[in-house]
Amino acid sequence: MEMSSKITFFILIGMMLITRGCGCSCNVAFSSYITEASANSQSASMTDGAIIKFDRTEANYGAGYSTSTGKFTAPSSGVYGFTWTFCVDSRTTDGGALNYGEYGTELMRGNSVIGVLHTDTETKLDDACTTGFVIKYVSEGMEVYVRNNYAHQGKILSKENHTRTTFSGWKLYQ
Ligand SMILES: [Ca+2]
Repeated sequence: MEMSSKITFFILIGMMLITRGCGCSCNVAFSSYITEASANSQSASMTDGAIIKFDRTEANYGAGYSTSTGKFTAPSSGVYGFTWTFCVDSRTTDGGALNYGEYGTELMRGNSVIGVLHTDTETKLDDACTTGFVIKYVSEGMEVYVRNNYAHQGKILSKENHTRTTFSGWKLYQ
């Protein structure tokens, strides 16, 4: 093979690798939380299976997270870390002495449950928070999000200057 042909060959190989995404770290990281107004409205209209929408971001590097859908979409395949902290308000009941804030939440990758939390308070003026953390491989284009599952009573607790209910994630490596 002539030198010029070799150079052309290696340039083509290089372009193929770049096109396939090799060498692209595609770093991405986000931190989101629920505003008080959204916490109140989502609490009032919550149904089983509803996707929790964390409507404000503290960071959204790589724009992988959407505040309108509540979903993170992986821009590239790799190993990711996700954490969510869910808090319930102990000042509002859904009727009955023990029906203060109670929410079950699941961390989803596509249609698969990859994490579960149960957050519950039974006592007035005693707020409760739970935190989940999951490391999981996520393929390019897959969605990761938090949804309500079997239980919900009272209100989600999330206030700008008090306690935030949050959802965060970031890519660890390819
Ligand atoms: Ca309760």
